[in-house]
Amino acid sequence: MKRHLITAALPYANGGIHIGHLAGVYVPADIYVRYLRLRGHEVMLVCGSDEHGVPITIKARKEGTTPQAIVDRYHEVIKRSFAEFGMSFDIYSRTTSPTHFQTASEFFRTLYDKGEFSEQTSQQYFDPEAGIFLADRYITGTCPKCGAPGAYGDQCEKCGSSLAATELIDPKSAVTGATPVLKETLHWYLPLDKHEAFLRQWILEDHKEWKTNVYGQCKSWLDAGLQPRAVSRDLDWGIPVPVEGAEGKVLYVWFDAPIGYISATRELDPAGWERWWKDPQTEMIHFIGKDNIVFHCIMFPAMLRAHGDYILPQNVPANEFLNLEGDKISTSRGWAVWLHEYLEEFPGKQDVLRYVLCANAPETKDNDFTWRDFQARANNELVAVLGNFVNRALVLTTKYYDGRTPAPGPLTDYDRETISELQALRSGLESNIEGFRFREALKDAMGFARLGNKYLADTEPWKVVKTDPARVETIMNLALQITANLAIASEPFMPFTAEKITRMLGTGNLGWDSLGRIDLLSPGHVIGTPELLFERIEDEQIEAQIAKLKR
Ligand code: B3M
Ligand code: ZN
Repeated sequence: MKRHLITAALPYANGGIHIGHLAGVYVPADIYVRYLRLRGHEVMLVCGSDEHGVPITIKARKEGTTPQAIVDRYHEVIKRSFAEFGMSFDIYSRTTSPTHFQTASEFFRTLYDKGEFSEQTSQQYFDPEAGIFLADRYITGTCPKCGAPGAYGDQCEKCGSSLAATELIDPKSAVTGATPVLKETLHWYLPLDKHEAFLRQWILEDHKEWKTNVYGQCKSWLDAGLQPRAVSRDLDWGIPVPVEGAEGKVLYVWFDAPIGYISATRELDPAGWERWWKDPQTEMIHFIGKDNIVFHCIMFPAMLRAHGDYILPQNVPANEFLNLEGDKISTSRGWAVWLHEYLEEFPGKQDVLRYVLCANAPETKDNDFTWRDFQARANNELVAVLGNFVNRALVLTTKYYDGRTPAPGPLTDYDRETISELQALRSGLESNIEGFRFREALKDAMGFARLGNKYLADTEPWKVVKTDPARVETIMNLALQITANLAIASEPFMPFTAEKITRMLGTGNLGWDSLGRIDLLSPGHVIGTPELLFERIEDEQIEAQIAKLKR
C-alpha cells in the first residue's frame, strides 16, 4: 500500500511567516495533505525551523544576542502561528534538535567514508581582528561591475551582479571593519558533476510531468553543467563537520537543512522512519518556493543518491513568488503581511486568508496580493456566495421545519439537472488537487456553493412556500444535501469553515466518499443552530492595513 511523505520547506528561524511563504509553500502543502488524509491514505507531513546559516548569525550580531536566542524566539513565533492557521503538520521540528545533529552528522560521515566528497583548499577572506573566516555576506566593498559601494561578497544589490568576494574593490569586514586577508582553508565538496548524467535522465526524461516552471529551471541548471558544491563552511554556528581536524567548520546550511526532513521523520517515528525514506512504496513530494528548486531537485537528490538506499521525490510542485501591492515582499523593508499579525488583527478569519492565497496562488507565474482583492474575494465570494447559501439553507430549514430535515417529494427536471451538476464536480476537484492545480481545485470546491446559491435563487422557496409547501420540502432537502457536500469539498481548503458547517448540520464527518451523494441528511434529522460563516471586510480594515505598509 502506497504511503505519502510530504515535506514543506523549513522556514528560516530569523523572522516570522509571511503571505509569500504561505502562498508559495504552506497553503498548497496543507490542501494536498488534508485531501490525502480524507481519501484514507497513510500520510506524513513534516516541517520545522531551519535554524542555521549566515543570515541568522548576522541578525544575532546586529541585535547583540546569540544565534540560539534568535532561533528560539522565531521558532516559537512560527510554530504557534502555523498551528493557529490550521497547518496540519504531523511534526514541526527544528534543525538545532539533537536528533537532527545526529542525523545530519551521520549522513555527512557516511558520504565522507564512502569517498563521495572531494576535498579542496581555497583562498577565503579572514578577519584578522575577529579571528574568523568571513562568509560572503560578511564582506562589503565596492562593486567591480557598477562601482556601487556596499556590495556584498556574493552579490551587488545595486546592479544585481553575482560576485566572488575576491572581486570586491577595497573589501572590508562587516564584523570589525578591518581589511580582510586571504587565507587558505579546506572544504568538502559534493561533486554534482558526477551526478549530472543521472539527474538529466531522472528529471528531464523520467519526470516530464513536473510543472514547467520547475522542469525549466532544472533543465537550465543541467544545461549549464553542474559544478562541485562546497558542503562545509568556516562558521561557528551550525553542525560541526564530523571529521578529525575540522575544528571551526560546520555543515553548509543547505546540506544540513534538507536532512532536517529526515530528522523530523525520525523524531516522529523512531522505529519506522526508514519505511518513509527508503521504501519504494513511499511517494515523496517536496513543497517549496522557486528559489529552493536547485536544492530540492539537484542537490538533495544527489546527496540521497550518493548515500544510497534513499527514495527520491516523485514531484516537486514549486510555486513562483507572491508580490504585495505590486512590489516584492521584503522583510528588511517591512514590506510584508506577517501571519502572526494577521491572526491578531483578523481573529477567526484564517480561512479567509487561506481562500484568498489559494485563489491567487502564484502557481505558474509570480502573482500579486492586494488588500482590495482580499476584501473583494472575502465579500463577493465567501460572504455573498458560500456564506449566503449555507445561511439560507439552514435558516429556512429552521424557519419552515423547526430544523428538521424535510422528506423530498418528486424531483423536477431542474432538480435532476442540479444533482447531476453536483455529481460532476467531484472528478475535476480530485484530479486538480492530485495535479497540484489548487487554484482550479478551489474553484471546483466553490462550485458546490455556487450551485446551491443558484438553486435557491432559481427555485425561490421563500415565495413558493405560500402556494406549494410540498415542493419546498424537496427544494430544502436538496439544499441541505448540497450543503453537506460543500462541507466535505471545502475541508482541504477551509478546514475551519468545513468544521462549522459540519457542526451546524450535526452530521459528524461524512468522509470524502460521500461526495456526490444526496442522501447525507435523512428526513427528520435535526440540524443545529445556524451561525454566520463569514462577515464582511470593511473599507476601514483594508485602509488600516495599507497604511500600515506605507509606514
Ligand atoms: N530555509 C527557506 C528559504 O529558502 C529554506 C528552506 C529549507 S528547506 C530544506 O526561504
Ligand atoms: Zn554592482
